[in-house]
Amino acid sequence: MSRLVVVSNRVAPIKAGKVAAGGLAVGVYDALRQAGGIWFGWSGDVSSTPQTSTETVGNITYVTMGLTKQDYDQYYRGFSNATLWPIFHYRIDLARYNRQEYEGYRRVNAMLAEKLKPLLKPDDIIWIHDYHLIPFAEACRQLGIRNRIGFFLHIPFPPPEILTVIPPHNELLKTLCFYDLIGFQTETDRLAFQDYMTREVRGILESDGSLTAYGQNFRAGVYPIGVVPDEIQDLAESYKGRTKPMRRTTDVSRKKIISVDRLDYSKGLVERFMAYQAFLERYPEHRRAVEFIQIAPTSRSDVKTYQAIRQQLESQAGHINGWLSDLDWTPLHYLNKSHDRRALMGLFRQADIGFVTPLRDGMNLVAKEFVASQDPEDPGVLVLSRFAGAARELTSALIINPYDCIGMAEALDRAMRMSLTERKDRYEHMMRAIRAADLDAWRDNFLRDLRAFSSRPRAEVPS
Ligand code: ADQ
Repeated sequence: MSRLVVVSNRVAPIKAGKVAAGGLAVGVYDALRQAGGIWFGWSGDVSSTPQTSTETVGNITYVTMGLTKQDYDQYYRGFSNATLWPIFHYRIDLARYNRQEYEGYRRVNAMLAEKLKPLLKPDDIIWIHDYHLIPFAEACRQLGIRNRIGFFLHIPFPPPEILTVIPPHNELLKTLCFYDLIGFQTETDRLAFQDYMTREVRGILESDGSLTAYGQNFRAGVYPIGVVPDEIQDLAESYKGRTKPMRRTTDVSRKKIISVDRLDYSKGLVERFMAYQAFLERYPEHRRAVEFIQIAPTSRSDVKTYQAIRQQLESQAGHINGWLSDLDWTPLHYLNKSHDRRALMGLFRQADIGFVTPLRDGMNLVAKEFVASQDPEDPGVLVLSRFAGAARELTSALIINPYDCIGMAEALDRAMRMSLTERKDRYEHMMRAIRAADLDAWRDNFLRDLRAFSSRPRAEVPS
């Protein structure tokens, strides 16, 4: 089997031979362990003299490099997170465009491709992850790299009307055509991409399903990312013995609503807090019978829009608790701390309602993790935004529209009252979907399709 080379913005930290984070990191790590290869990306360090570090553990070599302050500002904080992230999440209002930042983004992609080149063998297959690295394949092709290269977009792909707000959208999208395979989370995302390619740049949808645009032929497919349900079950169950800390701060006789997100405007936290407040206003009978635990560690806190949302949430949380708290009841527990995976899965299992309400989300693994953590004999209820990729598969969740405050409050009320039979029916249906599209399926299907390509003939490499 040919080696696998994974390139992602960050390389997951390895502790005692195991990756520390969940989701993407675990999926990628397992693929690398099977095939052997390289995991290549930014180390997270910013300095005036960036260093490259190489560490081999078993059959995986981790190659990470630092960035200069200018690279970080332009590539990461600027174009990736202040232009692409908001626009790909349909938030034109929060996006900015700065030409230097875009140039920095292209420059860092070219620099990374150059550093990767000497490490490659001719039959390696290369798997690039996410919006930070859209132009990576084009940069590779310009260096004469002819390996198979695939790209997976973890976030949504917006409709052309939104995408074209990015001034160099044409140039940016042209770089995507140098991949052999482009993977999306949902059919909606794939169709939006196809729409751009066929309507905006007059590409051709070929009879074999591939696309031809800008003189390149490539494929686009749907590969919904999943979880490892058995591992989550084990983690959630094994946390049982350690429920005390949660019980001391919260009352076990009360029902618990739980939400876990990175603190990001795409996750709909402001709307969620408003819905919880509306729920307590409209259904006073649930007061004192419920507690809402929101875990949301800060992320990208040096990007302005993230500072603003943090302030707003603090004010909303203060308002809800100031209005209703009693000496023996706190309606909202708002925690900015990160939690380890076992604790999170354990908390999911103890909760009665998972409240997952992004305004737009590529997939949202928390929704799948919440379901997979439940006790099959007494499962909790998932309330899920229709705008999470996960809503395509978890159709037995209580599906809500996060822009409908009262609708969300009604869904919480319904979840509070749902019978055990209905909860079990919905849970079993969702578990079937989660097992059918688990993390192994995501990785294996993508890599199978990418391996099916052959290396590019010399003529297809741009000069
Ligand atoms: P994220 O936006 O980070 O990921 P999500 O898929 O929900 O969103 O979470 C990724 C992982 O981080 C999950 O395993 C979750 O448990 C963990 N996590 C989230 N909040 C946490 C917290 N407060 N403390 C500890 N761990 C936490 C991006 C896209 C998503 C897509 C994923 C994977 O934005 O749409 O589902 O990539 O493709």
